[in-house]
Amino acid sequence: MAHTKEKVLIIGAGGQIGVELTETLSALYGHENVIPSDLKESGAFTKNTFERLDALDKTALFDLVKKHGFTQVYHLAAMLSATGEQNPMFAWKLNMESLFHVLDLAKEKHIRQIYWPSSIAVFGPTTPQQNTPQYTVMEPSTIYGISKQAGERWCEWYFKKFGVDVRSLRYPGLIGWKSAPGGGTTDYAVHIFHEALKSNEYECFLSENTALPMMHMEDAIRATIEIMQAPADSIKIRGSYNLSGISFSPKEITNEIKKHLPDFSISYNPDFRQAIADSWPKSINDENARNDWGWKIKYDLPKLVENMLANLKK
Ligand code: NAD
Ligand code: AKB
Repeated sequence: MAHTKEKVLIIGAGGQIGVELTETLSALYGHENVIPSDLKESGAFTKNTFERLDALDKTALFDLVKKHGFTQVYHLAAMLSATGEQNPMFAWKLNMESLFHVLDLAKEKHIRQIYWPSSIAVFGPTTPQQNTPQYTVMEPSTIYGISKQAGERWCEWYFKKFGVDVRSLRYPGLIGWKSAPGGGTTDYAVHIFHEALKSNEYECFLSENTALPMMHMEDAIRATIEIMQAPADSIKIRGSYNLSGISFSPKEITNEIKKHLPDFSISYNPDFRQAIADSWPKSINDENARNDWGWKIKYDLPKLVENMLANLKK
């Protein structure tokens, strides 16, 4: 059931997901009821009241929540897989401490509901890579993945101990045309569209047959809102749900782009992100999300490529 009286705080709203999530939540609850926040104003929010907030500043966060009387917090601020490996101690600090602050807000009943995203990065090289199940071996090899896996356990613990209504999805690599990605291993699948339209060529930092789970941003935002609006008793997993979109390699997405831009060419120059990609699943089994709260994907690869090129051309 949609709550018409939601008052929403988005932390890390200036990033790849936050810009689109702010837009969709504003359409749902009204611009006056959705407050994007981030370290600094990006100019992306013309109709919402923006609040400058460092997610590591617990006092500032609690003051902001009291000021606006938020019911929901979408906590998106994090350091992603590639940048996290460059600055591991700070990635751990940011990803974990900011989550504790938000979980404590709900524990102390200042807010009713939390959304916090996890990632396919919770899996590692010892995980079965095809059709990776919800429950399996999880030995992540990046600090980002370790922080997401620990975060999942903390979310579940706060739910069990204190009844905190926290919901989470293990997003695959997200691909959208409205915002830029912020330091992940799957970022190539956004860059490739921009470069294809700009110069008809792209140098990829992953090798040609590196298949990874991916998803159109529109599907990811819809999944986020669907899980937040689902009845509480349908949410059986309080760590994080597997979420499957599509799976493709750089070579496969290139072939699809070539159907629209026949002269497009790609070259491969794998860097440190190759090892991260190699440690992640190639495809994901999301039957728990489908069974528990009715998740269904909309974009396949041809539709995603057509949509990205059409919108970026505009
Ligand atoms: P992003 O890097 O694009 O955006 C993160 C935002 O957080 C940035 O705008 C940044 O300025 C902000 N931020 C950083 N430190 C902050 C702080 N101390 N206080 C407040 N804001 C701060 O990331 P994204 O791609 O939008 O990802 C959002 C969330 O979704 C992250 O938790 C990420 O792990 C998760 N996720 C993303 C993807 C993806 O493909 N984009 C996939 C899986 C999971
Ligand atoms: C990344 O590549 O780090 C993110 C993710 C899959 O979590 N896009």
